[in-house]
Amino acid sequence: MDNQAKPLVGVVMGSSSDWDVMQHAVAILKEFGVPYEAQVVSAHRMPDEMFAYAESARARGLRAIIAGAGGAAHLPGMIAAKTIVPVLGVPVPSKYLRGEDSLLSIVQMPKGIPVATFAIGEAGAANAALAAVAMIASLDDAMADRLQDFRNVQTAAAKAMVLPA
Ligand code: RP5
Repeated sequence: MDNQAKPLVGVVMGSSSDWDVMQHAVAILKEFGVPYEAQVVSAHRMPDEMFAYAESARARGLRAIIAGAGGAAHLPGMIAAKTIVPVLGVPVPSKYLRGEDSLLSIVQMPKGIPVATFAIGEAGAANAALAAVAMIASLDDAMADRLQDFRNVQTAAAKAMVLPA
């Protein structure tokens, strides 16, 4: 799945079962009009394709890769090992350990190969996409304006919050 323009952000996940969480990253990219591609790339079930994806990412113009996985979540780290494109890791909640396994698998990278790691689940997926938007915004004033507007709307909503009497 992808939108029409040449993608700037790649969204990959270990399984279609990760989509419930990862769709929140795609929703943010769509909201900001960021060209993206999204697909399943499994570290364990299709390692050759994972390497090919990572190795071609920079030449294809990707500025960031959002990688989500659950359990033994090796996808973000292994993609980071094969490309200098920034990798934003999203821990997907797992059935038995509720994603704490995913979080630790993604965050504990060895020195030298960074993966920017986000919160477990939906908030992490959305924030990874917002971080990708911020990267693009650093070189794109129109995107920066959109990001500032997004923040302003959040601020206004928080200021308008009223608690029950
Ligand atoms: C990981 O294993 C995937 O990222 C997914 O979170 C988890 C379970 O995958 P399925 O068995 O649901 O395909 O590689």
